[in-house]
Amino acid sequence: MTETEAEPETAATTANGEPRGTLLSSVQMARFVARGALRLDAVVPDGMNAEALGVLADGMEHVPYGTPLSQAYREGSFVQRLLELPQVAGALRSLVGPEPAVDHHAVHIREPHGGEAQPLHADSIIDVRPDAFDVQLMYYPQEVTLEMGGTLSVPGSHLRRTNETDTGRYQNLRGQDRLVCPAGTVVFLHHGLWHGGRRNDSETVRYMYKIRFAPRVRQRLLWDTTDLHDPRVNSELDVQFPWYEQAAGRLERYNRVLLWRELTGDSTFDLTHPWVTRVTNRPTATAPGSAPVRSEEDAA
Ligand SMILES: O=C(O)CCC(=O)C(=O)O
Ligand SMILES: [Fe+2]
Repeated sequence: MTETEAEPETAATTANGEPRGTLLSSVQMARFVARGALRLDAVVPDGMNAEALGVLADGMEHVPYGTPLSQAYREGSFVQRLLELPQVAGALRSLVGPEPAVDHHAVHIREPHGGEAQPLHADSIIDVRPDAFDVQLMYYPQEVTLEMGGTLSVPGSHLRRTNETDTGRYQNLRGQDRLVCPAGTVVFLHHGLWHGGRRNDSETVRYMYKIRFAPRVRQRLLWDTTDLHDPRVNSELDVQFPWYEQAAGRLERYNRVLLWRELTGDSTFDLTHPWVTRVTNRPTATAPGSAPVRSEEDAA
């Protein structure tokens, strides 16, 4: 290669040779597809976490729906620096690709000894996309103890079709996750995951900053795919959760196969042959000797 030639684009760099952050592996992506969440513990440095408490308490400027990420936050602003941290940038890029759109952002405050637990909910009532997803980044600048009202979520609930707070009647599902985490933790949620802020029983205000991102490119093979055929991909995708019913639990795993097919472009992928293969059978060949199908144009 001569010196004037552009660098080839690789999983780890852009065409300009710029790092894309630490991309997720296929095993991590499969884990996200199965669980509906990815947690990165203490990835934000202490100095930024201290700064965040002031920034979040002051409130955030409005970002109009659909603003491309590079236009959403001012150069050098806290949020821009947060999103440039290698693990945060790499995870975001792996999940929704470069330059996603900001749907909305919000600071979520749980006051000391204040309020009630939120009912279990997904953040959207009408978003039942089976083949694409938005992510919600949730950033916790403080250590969150069990008493502080960390976000509760239900692993593996994101692909089940329910309507927003209709899940609120469910309490204490087996396998639910009550977030307890070190300062500087970032969690990415699939938009369909059932979750809710818990009551804050502590003396401390609990801050969480959320940004919902929508992809602006097809969500296909955006992560580091070197380990695409690692057997742990299948075992992650096949995981069972203790709250699943016998039959509907199989449906969850079936739905993950559909999503994995979309994310990889592998239309033959299946977990248990012939689950998805059977259901996607739509032969186009006509039987020998059968009458040709008359189109509406022919009939006119
Ligand atoms: O405060 C939290 O932990 C979650 C907040 C939330 O999910 C919401 O307000 O929609
Ligand atoms: Fe929510």
